[in-house]
Amino acid sequence: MFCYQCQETAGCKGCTMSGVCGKKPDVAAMQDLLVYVTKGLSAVTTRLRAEGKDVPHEVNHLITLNLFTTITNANFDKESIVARIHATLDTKEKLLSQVEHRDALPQAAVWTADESVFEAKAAQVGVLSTKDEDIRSLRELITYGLKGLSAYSKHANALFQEDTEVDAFLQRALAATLDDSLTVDDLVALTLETGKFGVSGMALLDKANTTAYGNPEITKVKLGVGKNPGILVSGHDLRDLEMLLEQTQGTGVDVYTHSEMLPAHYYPAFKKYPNFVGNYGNAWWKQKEEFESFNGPILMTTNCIVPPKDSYKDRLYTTGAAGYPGCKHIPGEIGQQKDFSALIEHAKKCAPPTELENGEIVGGFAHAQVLALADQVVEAVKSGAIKKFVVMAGCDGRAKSRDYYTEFAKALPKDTVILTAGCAKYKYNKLNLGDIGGIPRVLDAGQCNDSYSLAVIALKLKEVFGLDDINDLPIVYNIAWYEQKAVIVLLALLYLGVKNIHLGPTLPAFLSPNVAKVLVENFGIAGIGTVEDDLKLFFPEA
Ligand code: FSO
Ligand code: SF4
Repeated sequence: MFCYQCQETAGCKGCTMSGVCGKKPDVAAMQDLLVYVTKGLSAVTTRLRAEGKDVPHEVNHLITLNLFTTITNANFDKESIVARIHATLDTKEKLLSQVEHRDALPQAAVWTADESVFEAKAAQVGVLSTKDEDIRSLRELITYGLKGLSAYSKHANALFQEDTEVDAFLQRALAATLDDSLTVDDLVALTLETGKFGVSGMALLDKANTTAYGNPEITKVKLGVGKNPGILVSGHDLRDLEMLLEQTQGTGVDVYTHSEMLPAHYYPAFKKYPNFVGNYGNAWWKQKEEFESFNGPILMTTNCIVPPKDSYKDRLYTTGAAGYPGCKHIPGEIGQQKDFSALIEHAKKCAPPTELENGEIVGGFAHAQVLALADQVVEAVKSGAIKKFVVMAGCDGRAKSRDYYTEFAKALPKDTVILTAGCAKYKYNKLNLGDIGGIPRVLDAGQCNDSYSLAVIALKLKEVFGLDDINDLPIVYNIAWYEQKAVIVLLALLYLGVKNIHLGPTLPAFLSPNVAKVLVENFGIAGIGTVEDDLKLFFPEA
């Protein structure tokens, strides 16, 4: 196996024996093959569009769910990945019969075989099958961005929002990673275009979430537990959460969020459920201890699954793109009602959660809420009460080096405000960093995709302050990344013209020295140093 798609990749180079995430070589191989056949299908759909034919929504959904399935920590279940390869090949066969100019198609588009050769084929089509390291780097950078974009598209689709332009681009770009005639310059341009559609994809999801559930608003989220048994929901899919909340009404079972589901509490629509108690625990990587002490069933709606301990494996359920061998999967396609009764019955037999902590945290600072406070914020900037905003969005992870972010947040000058989104917040959201004239010093916009909100806020401030360049705002960027959704967020920020983003705790292993150089020279991308040095860098005036 060879995988280097996430920040925790072995030795900052690549996982070759087994994944640091727990992915085994046989699963890695089937994921490689799933990506390959999905690229092949995308070449077919792109050709069909070029010939003026329509591509059904179901095919778009198949492609996005395939890519989502291969995101770090989403799906460890070989059987379900193999089933997706079969479904993709079947769909491709049907569509191929409609293509007029088959000779224009790459090999991946016409390849088909039975399962006995899957393994052998997988060994030929992985990351290392592209020999030139710069081309490989750009192909993977684009593919990882598209994986992130797929996840966001899937959540929007689940709320009946479609953007066929995003799907068409996603498939065109995916197919382009098979095209040997494209140069480094072509692929750099395609990388930026990926960022452009990243903005569209996040805007679509923002529209989907806020249309269905209202605009996030300032909310205090409880950290303690109640006396009822509970179900813990993790991941990002708000539609799954909604169905679960509906089905748990009157059952005596409470619902708690974990990790990336925390921001669900900020939406007005979810406040009406009396059994939606609060948030339990911290970021995804703490789940081994926290799932154990939760005592009740856990629903993983997306990544990030840590291979479960036997002590709670029977309480772990997956749905959507998520999967783990031996854990029950709750079926249901986009638009279908899911049946969570198994979890509810399971919960009734479990003890209530063991309390980990008490108190509350405040969040809900997505664009509409921050813009509603715009006068107050602008006044604080003009008066000098707020000197700088520090975007510390992104991801949390296991690496000890991520303690940097806690120390950095603690050491920030008191006249700075942290803008955050994604699970990176767990490094500092319980530090009680105080407020500036009533504005909390940590403003949490929501999930990783709500980084879109941070961009909307920045663009609005640029307008209010009458600036020509987003980089003239008193905003600096110190972003933590982990998996492929963070890649699309990064590409989206680059497309919006944001410069000098610091990315840590390490730069992606999939950036070749030359591709890294392009990002450094054109966008001022940099890594992180020590807290002390970085503070001097970000606040030279202090
Ligand atoms: Fe991932 Fe990062 Fe969203 Fe986290 S991009 S790791 S679980 O911030 O949040 O899915
Ligand atoms: Fe390694 Fe990350 Fe790939 Fe898992 S997802 S195999 S940890 S690079």
